[in-house]
Amino acid sequence: MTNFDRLSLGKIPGPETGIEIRKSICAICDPLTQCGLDLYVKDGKVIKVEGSKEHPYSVGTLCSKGAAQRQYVYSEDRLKTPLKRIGPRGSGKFEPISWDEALETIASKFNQIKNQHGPESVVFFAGYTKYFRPYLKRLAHSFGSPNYMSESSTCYQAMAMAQKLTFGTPGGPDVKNTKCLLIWSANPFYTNPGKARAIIEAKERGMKLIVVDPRQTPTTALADIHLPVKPGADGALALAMANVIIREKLYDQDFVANHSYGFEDFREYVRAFTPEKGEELTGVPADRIISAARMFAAEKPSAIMPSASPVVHHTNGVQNYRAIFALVGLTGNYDVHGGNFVVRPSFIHIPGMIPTREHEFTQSRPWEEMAPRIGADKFPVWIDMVDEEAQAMHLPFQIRSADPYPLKGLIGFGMNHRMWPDPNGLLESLEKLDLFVNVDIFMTDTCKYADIVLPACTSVERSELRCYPMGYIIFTQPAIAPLYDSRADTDIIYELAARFGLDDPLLHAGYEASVGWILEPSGISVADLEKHPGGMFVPNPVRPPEKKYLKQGFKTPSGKMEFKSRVLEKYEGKPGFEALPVYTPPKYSKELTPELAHEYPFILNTGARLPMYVHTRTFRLSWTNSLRPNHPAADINPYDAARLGLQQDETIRISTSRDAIVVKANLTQMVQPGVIHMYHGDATADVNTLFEGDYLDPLSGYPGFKSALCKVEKVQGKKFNHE
Ligand SMILES: Nc1nc2c(c(=O)[nH]1)N[C@H]1C(S)=C(S)[C@@H](COP(=O)(O)OP(=O)(O)OC[C@H]3O[C@@H](n4cnc5c(=O)[nH]c(N)nc54)[C@H](O)[C@@H]3O)O[C@H]1N2
Ligand SMILES: Nc1nc2c(c(=O)[nH]1)N[C@H]1C(S)=C(S)[C@@H](COP(=O)(O)OP(=O)(O)OC[C@H]3O[C@@H](n4cnc5c(=O)[nH]c(N)nc54)[C@H](O)[C@@H]3O)O[C@H]1N2
Ligand SMILES: [Mo]
Repeated sequence: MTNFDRLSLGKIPGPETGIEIRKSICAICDPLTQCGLDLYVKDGKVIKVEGSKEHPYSVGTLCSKGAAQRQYVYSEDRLKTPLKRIGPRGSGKFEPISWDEALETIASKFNQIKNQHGPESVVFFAGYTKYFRPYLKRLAHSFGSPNYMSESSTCYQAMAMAQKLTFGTPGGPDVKNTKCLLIWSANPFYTNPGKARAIIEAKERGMKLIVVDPRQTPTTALADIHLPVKPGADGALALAMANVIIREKLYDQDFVANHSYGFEDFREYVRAFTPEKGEELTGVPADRIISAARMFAAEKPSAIMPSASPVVHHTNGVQNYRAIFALVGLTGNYDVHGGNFVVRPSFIHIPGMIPTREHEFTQSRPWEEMAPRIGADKFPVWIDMVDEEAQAMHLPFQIRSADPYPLKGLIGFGMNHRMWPDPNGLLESLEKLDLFVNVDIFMTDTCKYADIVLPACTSVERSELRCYPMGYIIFTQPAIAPLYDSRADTDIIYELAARFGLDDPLLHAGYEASVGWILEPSGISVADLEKHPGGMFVPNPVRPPEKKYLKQGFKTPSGKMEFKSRVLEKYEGKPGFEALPVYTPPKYSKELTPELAHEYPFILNTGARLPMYVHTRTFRLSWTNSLRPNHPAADINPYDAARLGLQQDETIRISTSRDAIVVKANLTQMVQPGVIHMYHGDATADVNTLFEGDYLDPLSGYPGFKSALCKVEKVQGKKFNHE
């Protein structure tokens, strides 16, 4: 073997082998994670992937999905050219067209719709990817449409809404400095390795940990106290904790007296939520509720780590989170170091210790100058509290009703119908559009319904700006050229801006100029960032002071922290809109629909994350699939399995009043008896088809993905849907 062969075999970078290490970030999973990548590139091809050791968030680690990066990038179902549909919707029959033809068709059709029906009749949608959102939103607004919307119609915004209703401005947990972390439904060991690392480090220095989760997870395994709440009963648990804190006078009397509104009514309301009542409503033993309440109140500063999704995936989600965040105010832990500290986001929800002009960039036109957003009538509190976008759960309903105005055109960037409850209902409604365009990396089932499909490239083939909470910033450079005839989403957005003929100098100036404009207040330029392809620490990190409310008050109508919401007081008498964080069980539950619960005795809880899957994305990868060989499978407690006479991997039918799917039974102690857990996004058994499209929280419009009612039957001799 020659030296060259040896070096090549070992994939050793250097002039002899022609292998270069290029820096990038992994965009396969959570946009709030994004680990640093070292890509070994030879002849324009990625031949090996490693974690970047110098990246401060991931410090050299990669998860199973990141390690499968090459499979993702070189996946066989990558879209290769722009396509025009020639067969019926869903058939997957397309013919290739040029970029010029595709973009010209889109621009002229959307301009025609704008002239005929108004710009609001064109919808701009963003899927789970976030890097292009500011530019897409600006494109929508400059076009004149208020209907920029995203996956945030099921994620993050409802949690933020609950915080905004309570404090005006959301505050995140200061894990590094807290004495007690109360994780209210998150499992970062599967969902965000950087956060998981921070928790381990904090535990090592003595931080106490309380975790509220119906299941047993790697996170609950680390907890000093685990509160295994019944899904959707979170509000009752928080109110019972408040009951203990108030009764035992463990609350911050100065904060409550001087900085809160509605405390007396709140105190009166929680009187009924004794720990025993709490146990009855939530299934958590009363003594554990008492211990958790005492620990959270005594170990100051303490903080709550919420999640973007599980608590708010219930029809009572926002009210439940309001009750939970009330605990932060009650104990005086709002906007203090080690508490729920308020830091202004720098870019796409992430505080990066730099000031930016993201908001000024995205909101290029005031709402008043545009038509009401989709969902405005149905979800007025969304309009009050969510400044960014329209509510996408109402999209299929407005396409069908054309009320208050018709919707005729839609361009999705990573639009996936399996994100919605009743995904097939959404597909049917899309058929009514004059033009439906989807931009994706892969030929997905949603793309098959589009009139025009555009090929996007993956993150390693393009640039993106990303801030990290420790004051680290990166503007990635393409490690390889876009494969086939694919393009970056941002190129498509800026190209459309030009073809729409919009009067918008920043969009005309281009992507990099826009990034530079957004970053200007930080003093960091695109040229600075290009000198640091692996990212850099921001030169002048800004850490704001504590208790900013002492000077500025709270950004709520009363100027105080609101136990009782002045925004919601307007809706007096409307069920679900109560001004106090009133606890109502999920719309479908033993308590509210006993007859339905008799026929469908299990709680169906969907979408708890698995480490190897991200929604619909990684089912196509054999590496990640090999980690869960029995998929599609639903998790069931062995106690329930025994009652139903079920063995591991036997075939079951899960049905709701709406529909049924056939999957395997995965017997695990992780789940509570009485609850069925199923991962979402799998085309071979799409659990979202079991939900009604309007099974939604009336405040946020979020689907009740975590509390439908279902029944489980053993299926004799029947194979899976896909076999
Ligand atoms: N590997 C992987 N990582 C991901 C994702 C992914 O798909 N795969 N998705 C990303 C996205 S979009 C999001 S929003 C985040 C979510 O991030 P996390 O919130 O950390 O993850 P989940 O597993 O969805 O939910 C956390 C826990 O909530 C529990 N839970 C379910 N129902 C309830 C309930 O009613 N009450 C309470 N208290 N807990 C409940 C579940 O048992 C689960 O263990 O993860 C992100 N990271
Ligand atoms: N039952 C149930 N349903 C759920 C949830 C649940 O817990 N249970 N969770 C909800 C939550 S929290 C979320 S966030 C949503 C997520 O739902 P989605 O955003 O729909 O999820 P993904 O499958 O990650 O991504 C959508 C599409 O984006 C494409 N894509 C990936 N990268 C790029 C890119 O760079 N450019 C372009 N143009 N496309 C790209 C992917 O190929 C995919 O087709 O699902 C929601 N739906
Ligand atoms: Mo999410």
